Amino acid sequence: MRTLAVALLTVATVCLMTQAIIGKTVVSVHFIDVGQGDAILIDYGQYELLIDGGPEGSTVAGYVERYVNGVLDVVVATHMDADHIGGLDEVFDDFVVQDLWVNGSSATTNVYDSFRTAYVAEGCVVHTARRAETIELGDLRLEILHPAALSAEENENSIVTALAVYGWSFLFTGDIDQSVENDLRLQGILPNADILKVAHHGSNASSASTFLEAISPRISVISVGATNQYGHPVVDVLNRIGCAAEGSWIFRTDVHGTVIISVDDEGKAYYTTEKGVDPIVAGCSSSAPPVQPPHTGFEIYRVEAVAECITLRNAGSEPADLGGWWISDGEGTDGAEASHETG
Ligand SMILES: [Ca+2]
Ligand SMILES: [Ca+2]
Ligand SMILES: [Zn+2]
Repeated sequence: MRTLAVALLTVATVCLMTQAIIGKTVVSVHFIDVGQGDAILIDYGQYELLIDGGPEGSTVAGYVERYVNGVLDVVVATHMDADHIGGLDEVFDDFVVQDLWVNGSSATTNVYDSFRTAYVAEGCVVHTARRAETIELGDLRLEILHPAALSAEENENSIVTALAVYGWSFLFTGDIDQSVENDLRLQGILPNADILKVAHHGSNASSASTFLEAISPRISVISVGATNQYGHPVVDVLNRIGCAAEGSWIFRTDVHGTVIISVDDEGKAYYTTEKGVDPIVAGCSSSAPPVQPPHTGFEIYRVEAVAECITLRNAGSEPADLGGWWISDGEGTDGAEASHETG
């Protein structure tokens, strides 16, 4: 039976005595806060795969740099919209990229031209993703569920991938809409994903109840910009998640910042959020949005993996009692008590 261990990082300065979370982690999936857009890094030791690069000017390349060992093994550009490929030319500038997967579509935009120029100059191996193919990352495999063929609507051409690792499964959906969701469901190829990257930043045109019920996610992650012009994520989508999977967790990059979900070699999963905010508990209600916890005011200030130190600071104006909080590497044996230090 799988457990969801929770690494609570809401403490002041804590140094673990033995192994840090990172020491036992097998795979970390980073939902990078890029504002309105998508960028997801899968870090598997020396292997890395980046799904989308956020909009132009997002600092994805700088973020990813901390995790890339040697070459950046795989880049997946889900579709050719600017909020997904805008930051990728910088990635091609900064890293040696080995393999690129595209959907085979094009766009008449400057952003697309820059992207194409950058990957052609990079000289990486370019693959066109189609259903039933697999993307290899070391000995991990991402199954391509979509597209089977291209359509006229670019969002519907988003590459959809599924990853299973140590008993946990992830579903990455790009910006697919409900017509694609229905197709995946009716094809019978939807995984019972534990972690769902909610399609299209929480747009109402995506995340049909039937799709969410078929998956019944334990964690839904919405990559979305604060005060975006589209009203994403719409309250109805949050409610549909809550009704399909009541009590499940929702992370939003506008609320939580970058969200990291890690799986260790014992099949335990952990989450870390940049802003130290608790997950939102999804509720089923026709009138009220899901309960959202108050911001604790704490944020991760510095992570030193080698020294096994995590420094957090209280960005809020109120002092906070940290009694009862603890931090662990997941074993529960060498966790350190929080020191009472605020300010
Ligand atoms: Ca790495
Ligand atoms: Ca690598
Ligand atoms: Zn998008």
